[in-house]
Amino acid sequence: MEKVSFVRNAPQVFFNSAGYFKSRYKTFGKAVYGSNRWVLLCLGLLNVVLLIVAVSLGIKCAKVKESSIHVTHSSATQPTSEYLHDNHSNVIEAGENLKKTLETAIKNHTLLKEQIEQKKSINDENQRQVETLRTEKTNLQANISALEGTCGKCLPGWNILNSSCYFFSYLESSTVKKNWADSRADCVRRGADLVVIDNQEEQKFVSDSIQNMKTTTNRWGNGFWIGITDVHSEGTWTWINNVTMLDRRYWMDGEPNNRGQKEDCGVILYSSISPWKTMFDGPCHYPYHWVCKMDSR
Ligand SMILES: [Ca+2]
Ligand SMILES: [Ca+2]
Repeated sequence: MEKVSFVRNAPQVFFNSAGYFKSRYKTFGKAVYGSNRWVLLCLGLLNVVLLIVAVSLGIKCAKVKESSIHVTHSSATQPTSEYLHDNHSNVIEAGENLKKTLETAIKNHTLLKEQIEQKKSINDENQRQVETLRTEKTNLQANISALEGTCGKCLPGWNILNSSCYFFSYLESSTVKKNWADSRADCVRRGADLVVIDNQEEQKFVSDSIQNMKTTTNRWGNGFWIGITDVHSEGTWTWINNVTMLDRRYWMDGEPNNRGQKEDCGVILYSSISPWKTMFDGPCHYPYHWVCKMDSR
């Protein structure tokens, strides 16, 4: 049997090998009863102390656990919060940078657009000036050609074709019209005579020249007297140079028709259809413009 003493020189408690309590009361009888009371009292106090210590330790552990949880929670959430805060700041900064970049791009775009508009305006103005200069050049070239062609060859106001000069009375006065005889007399006073058309080139030249010399919407009223008549022999059309026209090459379709038995003088007008068929016969007393012709100098 192993002996364990809890109090020195005090009544002792023994345990046998089976673990059963065996007090010295049974061993020594009544002589040791008072000593056991002190032992039990001490054990009770010891239990109270242990209980107090246990309660204190429990409270302490609870506080430590709570603190640990708090620390754990803080240590777990703080980095995440800081990370989110940093990320948020980075996003805002990136947004600001993008906004500045966009504003710069918009300013550059606006500036570029203004520069393009200015260049386009300058280009348009240059183009207009080029067109104006081109028109002036064309007019000057036409004037030069006219001066070179008529200079010293035709009287002022007369047009030239090959070696002949032509006077269109409309260019002198768009309102003055005369009958065939007076028209011829005017040509003679100018040192010329009513035009005699000798070939197709001349026919086209005279017909095309009067294209814009119009005084009425009635095409028959815009004719010009020419130097051909059948007044001496009805149906025999003879130029004033005594050359008889044997074919009908320059007459309009259906002309000459001597309508009312009174049409004995030749008239020419402009035709957009054909420059080769522009002549008709009309009453010699009708007022028309006229075309004179003379040789160039
Ligand atoms: Ca006739
Ligand atoms: Ca006729």
